[in-house]
Amino acid sequence: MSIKKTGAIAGLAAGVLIFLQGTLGLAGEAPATRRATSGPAATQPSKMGVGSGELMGKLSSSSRDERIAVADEIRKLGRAADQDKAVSLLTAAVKKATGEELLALGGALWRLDPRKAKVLGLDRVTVSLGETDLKMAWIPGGEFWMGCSRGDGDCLDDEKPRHRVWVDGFWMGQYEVTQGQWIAVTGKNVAAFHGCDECPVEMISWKRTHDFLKKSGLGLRLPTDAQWEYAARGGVDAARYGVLDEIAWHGKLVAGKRPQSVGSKKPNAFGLYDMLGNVYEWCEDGYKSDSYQSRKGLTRNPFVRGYGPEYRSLRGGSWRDYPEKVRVSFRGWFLPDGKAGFTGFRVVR
Ligand SMILES: [Ca+2]
Repeated sequence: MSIKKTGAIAGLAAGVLIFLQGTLGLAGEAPATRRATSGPAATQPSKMGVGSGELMGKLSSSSRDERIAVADEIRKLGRAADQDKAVSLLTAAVKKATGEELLALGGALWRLDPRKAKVLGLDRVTVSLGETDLKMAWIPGGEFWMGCSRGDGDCLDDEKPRHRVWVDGFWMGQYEVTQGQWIAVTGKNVAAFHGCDECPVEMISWKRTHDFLKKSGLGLRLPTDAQWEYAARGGVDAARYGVLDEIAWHGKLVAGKRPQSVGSKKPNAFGLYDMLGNVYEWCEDGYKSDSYQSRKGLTRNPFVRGYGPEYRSLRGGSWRDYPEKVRVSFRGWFLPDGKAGFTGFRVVR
């Protein structure tokens, strides 16, 4: 799996990125190399007019060059901070696009208006994040049994009782945040097992995740515990969403002596990779061992706030954990400034 962008889509996405920065005043400048080499979308003046009707017409073209020229026009509109028109143009472009182009244009629209992306039926988008891509999947809302899975003999007391929970739909990263993405947003690598752009970033504290989330400028958050577990299960009411060795890097695998490249095990039904194993994933919630005991009937979007130095929640087990911790209902915890070579995260919006 490659996270780096390539070829024509990179040029198109770069043009859209510059447009978005102009429109939204996003935090963080694109690297200089990105601006200098971002292809015809960013460097060639277009001869087209700026009338949106004409641009709409051009979007019906099947020519790649025409579409890139349209992206350039959208960028110009961005300079004028005309967000409604930009959303309208990107919406039209998304309707015409397929394959990788659809993911990239969908990602550009998603940055401006994620609800519009959902209305158009998109369930996957690719979003520029510096020189890397962030791949997000739509997780449709629904009910599930949270806590100790039926027949799971490894459950601890804090996983009980299992209880009924509703979670609203949300967008979630298909992969753990990688070292490459961390560098793209923060400019430095803090991982203990550094030198692997496609490995999950670790040595990440709960507090550190919030530096990344803020600097991304994308309105990203950590999942709640309930969002994380609902997403990890992918509709499966069992301790794991597949055969352990096929879905997770855990402590009994020979290669599990360090974190592994994200996405190299099988995903779950939502298209999410490494929900179990590889690195533990921070959730926004505080950890309280008895937090399930007061929940009666159907609980909607539960969230347990942690205050100050109280423990925060970590989920999914890691490359160093034995299988009894690599279960969807297992609850880990750590101080909010605690970090190790097995603590990472993924994002939601
Ligand atoms: Ca994980």
